[in-house]
Amino acid sequence: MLNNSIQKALNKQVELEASSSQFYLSMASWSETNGLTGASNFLYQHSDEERFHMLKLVKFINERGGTALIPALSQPPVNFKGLKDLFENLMEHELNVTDSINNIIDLCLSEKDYTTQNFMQWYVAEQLEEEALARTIIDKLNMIGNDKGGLYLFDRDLDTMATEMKQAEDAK
Ligand code: OFO
Repeated sequence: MLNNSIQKALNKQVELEASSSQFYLSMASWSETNGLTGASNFLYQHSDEERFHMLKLVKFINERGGTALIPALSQPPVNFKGLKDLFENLMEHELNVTDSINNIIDLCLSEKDYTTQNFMQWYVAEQLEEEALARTIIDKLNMIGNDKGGLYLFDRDLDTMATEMKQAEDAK
């Protein structure tokens, strides 16, 4: 059975994952309307993954005898200065998500809820991957700078990455 403070923290995480999904959906839409097809496919895929992260928490809370709360969400930003600005926003958001996950782990340890602590390890591993990926993308965008040809090719790379991410998710 979940205690109240853990349930509250997990429901807050549900909201954060849901807001990640909406934020990346907004980024996907912006990319699509700015001719960045690869980036938009990548971000639509990323948005779906965040929804899955949210669902996994919803089910865990309910299975442990708690009540998952489905949150209302505020509108995410709709405009970005460019792809680099967009991925910097994504990185900053992911760092906040990682902090929040670490806080839940701390709480689990202080409340001696080792089941939830064990469950949250999946999110720890996922954050490691997501942060590394965002960092790689920002490094590449820094290298490309204002080179339009480089950006065009990188957008195609993001398209390939989106397909690979989808295949990896489907195989899970
Ligand atoms: Fe759910 O990993 Fe990103 O936010």
